[in-house]
Amino acid sequence: MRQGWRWYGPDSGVTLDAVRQAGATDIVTALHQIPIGETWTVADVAKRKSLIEATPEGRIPLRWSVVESIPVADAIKRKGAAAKQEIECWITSMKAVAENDIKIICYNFMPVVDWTRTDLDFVTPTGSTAMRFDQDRFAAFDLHILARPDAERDYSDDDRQRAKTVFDQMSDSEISDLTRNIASALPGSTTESLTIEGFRERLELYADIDTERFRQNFIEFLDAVAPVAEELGVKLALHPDDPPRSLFGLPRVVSSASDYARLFEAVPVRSNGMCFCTGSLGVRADNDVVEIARQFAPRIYFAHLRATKREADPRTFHEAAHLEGDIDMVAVLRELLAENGRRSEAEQIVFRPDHGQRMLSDLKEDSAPGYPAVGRLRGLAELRGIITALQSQTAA
Ligand code: DNO
Repeated sequence: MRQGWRWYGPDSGVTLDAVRQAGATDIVTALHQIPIGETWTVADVAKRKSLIEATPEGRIPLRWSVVESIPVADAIKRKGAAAKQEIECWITSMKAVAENDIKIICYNFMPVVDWTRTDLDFVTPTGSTAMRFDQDRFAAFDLHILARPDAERDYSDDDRQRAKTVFDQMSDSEISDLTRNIASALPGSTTESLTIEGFRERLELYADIDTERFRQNFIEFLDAVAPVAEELGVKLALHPDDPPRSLFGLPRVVSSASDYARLFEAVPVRSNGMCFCTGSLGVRADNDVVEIARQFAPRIYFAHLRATKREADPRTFHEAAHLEGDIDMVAVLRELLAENGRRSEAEQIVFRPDHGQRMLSDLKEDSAPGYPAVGRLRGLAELRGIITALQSQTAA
C-alpha cells in the first residue's frame, strides 16, 4: 500500500521534508484556497503539483496522488440533477485533476456541516490532546445556541436536562469556542463556514428534503459524474459521514454498509468507490469495520486510518491513539493488505494516517486541528509496524 500524508500547503507549518521524514511517499491535498463551488483549472492544479513534486537534489520524490476533496456544492445536495451548473463545475474540476494525472478523488456528501467535533483540545491522560465529540455539548449547541426550531424532538428528557446543565455552566468564551468548532468548519471541510444566522437559513432550505430525497439527489449527482470519471480513469472515493448519524435533523446517507451498498447498486460503474475511513465508520458500534473492509474491498480506492473511542454515553467519542480505539486495526490492515495483493502496482491502495493527537512539539505549535505533525507521525509509524509484521507473516 502507498503511505499518504494530508498536506495543507506551504503555510501549514508541516514541511514536505517532515512528510519525507514521517516515511510517507504520497501527498493528499486540495486547492484549499479556491472557494467552494468555483472551478479548478488545469493550470491551478499543475502549479500545486509542481510545488509538491519538484524534488530538491538528493531528496526522495513525493507524488500528489489523491485530491481530498473537491467540495460538492450545497445546491447539488438540495437539488440533485437540477443543479446543472454546479455539477458541470464539479466535472470541470475533476477533469483538471485528471489532466494532471491525479487519479483518486476523495469527496463527501454531508449536508450543511462536514465533519463535526465539539472539542479540539481535550486533554488525555498522557497530556496529549485529542479531538472529541461530546453529545451533551453538541445538544447544548443545538438546543440553546443555535436554538433550532423543533430540536427538542430529537432529544430525550434526560438528554435535554443534561444539555441545559452543560449550557448553564458555559462561559461566554466557551460558547464562542463551541460555536466556532461546530459552525465555522474544521480544516479541509467542504461546507461553508456559517454564522448562527446563516446556519439557521441553511437548515431552512433543507426543511422539505427527507432522507430518501437526499439519497436520490446524491444518486443523480453520481449518475452525472461517475461515467465521466470512468472515462478519465479517475476513482471516486466517497468519505463516510462523520459522525455517521444525523445531526441537526438533517439527512445523512453515507453512514453504514447498507448506505454504501445502495449507492454502489444504484450507480455500479467501477469508478464509484469508497474512502474507507475507520475513524468515522467506527464511531457506530453497529458498523463492523473489518467486515466493511472485506465486503467492499474492490471499491476501496483510498483509506483513512485512525481510531475513535466511545465513552460512557456511546454517542460521545474522542479520537484515541491509532491503536487504542474501538476497532481492531490489525484485522483492518489484514483485509486491506489482502485486497492490495490482488491489485496491480498502479492500483495500490493509498492510505493516510488520519488525524493525530497533539503531543511533544505539537503542543507548542499551531497546526490544523487534527493534523499535527508528531501525532500523525506516531500514527503512521504504528500502522507501518503492523503492515511490516503482517507482510512478513504472509511471506513466511
Ligand atoms: C477530516 C476529514 C474530512 C474529510 C472530508 C472528505 O479530517 O476526514 O476533511 O477529508 O470530509 O471529503
